[in-house]
Amino acid sequence: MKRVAAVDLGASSGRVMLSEVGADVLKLRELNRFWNGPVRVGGRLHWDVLHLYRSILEGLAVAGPIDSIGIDSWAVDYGLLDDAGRLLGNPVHYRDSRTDGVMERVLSTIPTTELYAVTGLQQLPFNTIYQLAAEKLPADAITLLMIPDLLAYWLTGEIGVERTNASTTQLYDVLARDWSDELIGRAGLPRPVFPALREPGEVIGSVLPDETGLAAGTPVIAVGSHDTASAVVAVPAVGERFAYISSGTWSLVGLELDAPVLTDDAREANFTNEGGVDGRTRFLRNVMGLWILQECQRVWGADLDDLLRAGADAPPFAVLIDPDAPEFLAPGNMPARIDEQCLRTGQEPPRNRGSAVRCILESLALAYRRTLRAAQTIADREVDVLHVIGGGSQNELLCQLTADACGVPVLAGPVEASALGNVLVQARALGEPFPDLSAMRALVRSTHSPRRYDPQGKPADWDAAESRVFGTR
Ligand code: ADP
Ligand code: LRH
Repeated sequence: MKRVAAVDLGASSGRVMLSEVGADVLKLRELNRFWNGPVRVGGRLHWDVLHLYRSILEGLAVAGPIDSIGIDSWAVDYGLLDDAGRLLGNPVHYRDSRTDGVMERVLSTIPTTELYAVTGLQQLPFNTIYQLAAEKLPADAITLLMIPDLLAYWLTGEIGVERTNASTTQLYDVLARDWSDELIGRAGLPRPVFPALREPGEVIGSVLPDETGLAAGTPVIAVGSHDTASAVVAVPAVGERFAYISSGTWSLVGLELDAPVLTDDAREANFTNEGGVDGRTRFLRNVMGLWILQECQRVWGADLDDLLRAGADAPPFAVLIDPDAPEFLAPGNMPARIDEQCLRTGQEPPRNRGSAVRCILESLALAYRRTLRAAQTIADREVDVLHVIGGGSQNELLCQLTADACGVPVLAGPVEASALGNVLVQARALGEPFPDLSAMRALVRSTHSPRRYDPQGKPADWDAAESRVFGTR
């Protein structure tokens, strides 16, 4: 058995977890949990990366003796280092408006068909390629590190970029499984800025005791450093006829495949082929997710449990929105934006908070249904079950609505899927007996039994709701 620490940074909170893990043991204990989110400074949205780093050190400091550390975080964002290894500026948050209009500008020089053929990535305005095109690269920038790689660099002094997170940059060749020299060149970026890639399971280096105040020699191991890649490792699925929703700030809805799907249909439906652990493909779409609810909660200053109770009591199918509409991406007055979309689409805005919450959750369930159906058709893979993992798997109303809308049983949990996936990849690298993903998933199943929601209600209600929001199929 091993004792390992998993650092898992989501867009709304970060945590340091301690795990005891072995052939039939997978225990998780929280050492530190801390706020994460956008901080506006000088008209720009940033991450508070030093707060994150300090909170990680605080968590690791109380871990006791551990065999290793692994780090995962949200994707696409990065820090730049100069030739002395100093961070140039505070990393910018992917929801910052500096990328407004940039995707369109880049696509006028690199056609979307060519970009998709190489990267297989969903077009999102904040993909790393567009963030880098939004500003001139500082002349003294010599190294780009994704967020988990930056934190690992501060812990160990070692430079490199982990592959699952590199796969979200839109500068990565999904078939060659390496940086795309061609796209990096066409984007006008210097190739040497992009460090060599690491595989999940590789030892990055040892903790620097003088820099960190932590015990010397503890290895830092690369995991699926994209949080969604780690979460998918911990889906407690049997076989391959399953879909998943990694449900947190975002809802990542899709399938696990052996190879990318780069067809016209996949591109037109805006599906992504992100890199998974053990060379798998995460074929999925970003649905706007609980971000919309989080922002309403912030604006209202309301308690989540109260809001979800009010949402459960509100009348069904009163108001529906398209949660993926671009106006919901940036932080701001989300209740007002919901009202505006309703008025624009000829609906009366939600009458009260309960009705607004119901609107958000039913609209998310509808978006899941559309995405799940498209994924199955495009990838030619039918599923029998939908696993919902992450913080959103605790939302009973949303889980039930998801089962109803999608017409398949939902298995909810684990809540801390990303941390568990992070732990399992470290444990395997340390020699614990998990030969493949199915062995890891069997352990998650036996230690974190999911909660089942069977579809209820009338499928015709969801058909009608779908044509209200998206027109007839
Ligand atoms: P991220 O990794 O993006 O930061 P998490 O996986 O931590 O996100 O999930 C955060 C979301 O989980 C919140 O937006 C919230 O809606 C949901 N959530 C957290 N706790 C609960 C709970 N007790 N009941 C219902 N939903 C919850
Ligand atoms: C979820 C996530 C998602 C990315 C987004 C930027 O935390 O990593 O997979 O698309 O953040």
